[in-house]
Amino acid sequence: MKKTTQLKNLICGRELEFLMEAHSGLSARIVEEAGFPGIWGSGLSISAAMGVRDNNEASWTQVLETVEFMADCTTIPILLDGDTGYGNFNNMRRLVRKLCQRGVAGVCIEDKVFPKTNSFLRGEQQPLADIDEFSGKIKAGLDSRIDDDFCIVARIEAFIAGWGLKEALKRADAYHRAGATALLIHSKRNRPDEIFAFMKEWGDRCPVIIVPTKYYSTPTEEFRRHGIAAVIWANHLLRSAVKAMQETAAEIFEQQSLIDIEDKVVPVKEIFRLQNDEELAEAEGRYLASKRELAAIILAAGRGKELGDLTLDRPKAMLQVNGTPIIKQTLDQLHARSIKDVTVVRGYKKETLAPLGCSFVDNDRYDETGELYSLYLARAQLEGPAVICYGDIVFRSYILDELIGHPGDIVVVVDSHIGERRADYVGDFVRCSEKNRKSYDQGRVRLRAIELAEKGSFDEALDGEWIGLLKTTEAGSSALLEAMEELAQRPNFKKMKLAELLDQVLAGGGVVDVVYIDGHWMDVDNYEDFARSQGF
Ligand code: SPV
Ligand code: MG
Repeated sequence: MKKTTQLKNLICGRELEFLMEAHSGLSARIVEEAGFPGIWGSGLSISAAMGVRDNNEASWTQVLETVEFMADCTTIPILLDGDTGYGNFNNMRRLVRKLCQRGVAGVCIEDKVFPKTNSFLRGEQQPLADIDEFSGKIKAGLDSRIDDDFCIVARIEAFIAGWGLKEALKRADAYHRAGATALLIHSKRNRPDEIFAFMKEWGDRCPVIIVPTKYYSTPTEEFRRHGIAAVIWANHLLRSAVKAMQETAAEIFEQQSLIDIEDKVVPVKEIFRLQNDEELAEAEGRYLASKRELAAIILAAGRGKELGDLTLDRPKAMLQVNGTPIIKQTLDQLHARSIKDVTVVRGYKKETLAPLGCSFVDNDRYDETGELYSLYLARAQLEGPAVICYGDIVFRSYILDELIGHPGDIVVVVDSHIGERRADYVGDFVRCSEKNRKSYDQGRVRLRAIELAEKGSFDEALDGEWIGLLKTTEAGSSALLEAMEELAQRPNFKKMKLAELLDQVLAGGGVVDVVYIDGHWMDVDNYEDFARSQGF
């Protein structure tokens, strides 16, 4: 049901109803959770919470903004205390239109003069509005409604200003005839005498609302008996909050510690609950799922025996190519793409990698194990999307960009430039769904098979060589983990190469995409590679 209709039913229904004051989104939410059917947007409380006086010191648009926050976070209707309507009939027209647009269900205006003063301050000196002028303001408000159920409550301040019952009734009659949804009759006495006298004379001509702040000790049953339509508890959330804040501030100031206060205040998680953080967390899961950060794993446990003396004191990943260790070049490329979460699996001469300043996983059995086992040791990094890279390759930076930008779940980089390989070259040769056409309109290429490289297995008909670089999405990482767990059951698991993992994914029906390159990388396996790499 529309909030306007809810408020109208509440005011015009036969039962005595209750509206509770709120002055902010948070307090409005608390009112709704307590079970109240409606909210009183109190002028006193809203201005006090802003630290200004209830004398129209806050502009009407500032009030509008506050009440919009209140409306946004609640489902029950708000009756705004609109003071005098912030001006004449014209200001009232604009106010009503704006309140309708912002989801406020009704406004109460009082028959005083702008700028008003709170009814409990110097009441006798407060001039009342001209009856005809105020009646015109009510009509202007009614004519400006965007929603016919928007309520306009006319508040009579005759008792507050020291006038008697006759004046109050005269005004009630005029405002009722002007079309007000209901009347609010206010009193500053500590007994409800003048309110009940008014009710006896007025009867049930239209709904009457009261604000028993001063005559608070009157039993609620009496209000019911006198035919009151609704009671407004006008300022009690603000007043209770002030008391709690004063006590807490004083205690913390005194103690210079939080130790005694923690159990007297709500936990921070209660604030998060009132802010509905749960909804945001759920929405983040829905809309930000693909935003998980890329992690990287570099496999650098092996020595590189073929490099002889060069790797006596360091693993081959730490050999310098053009003045910088190979692995450092890869790290720099990852960092340049904001991939900060990098784990290096190290083994041989592991202490020499320490200056790299990244995370390490140690494979101390590097001599008897293969790369797959190294990856297995770092599998915690495969919780989300990841880049996996051999520690002994150098490559041009665009290759990493193309790999990361590819939408596939598991993507490998394949060099199609293999024509010059020697017959005894050892590499992970592959067959793909099509050859590298080296053209922009080459569609998606899939990996069909990966040859488990043996010396002399090189064959001209192959489509390329996997360079030891791949990336996964979150789903791709799960698929790799699953394949890895299956292989881990095999007796020769510790000796396996990474290519065997890709083979296992393919065997299980998984899809592996290919990013083709044409050279622009090299690995360093022997003296000759190392010499050539210095010109890379
Ligand atoms: C308010 O809550 O701002 C009111 C009621 O107008 S009273 O303060 O009693 O005037
Ligand atoms: Mg007020």
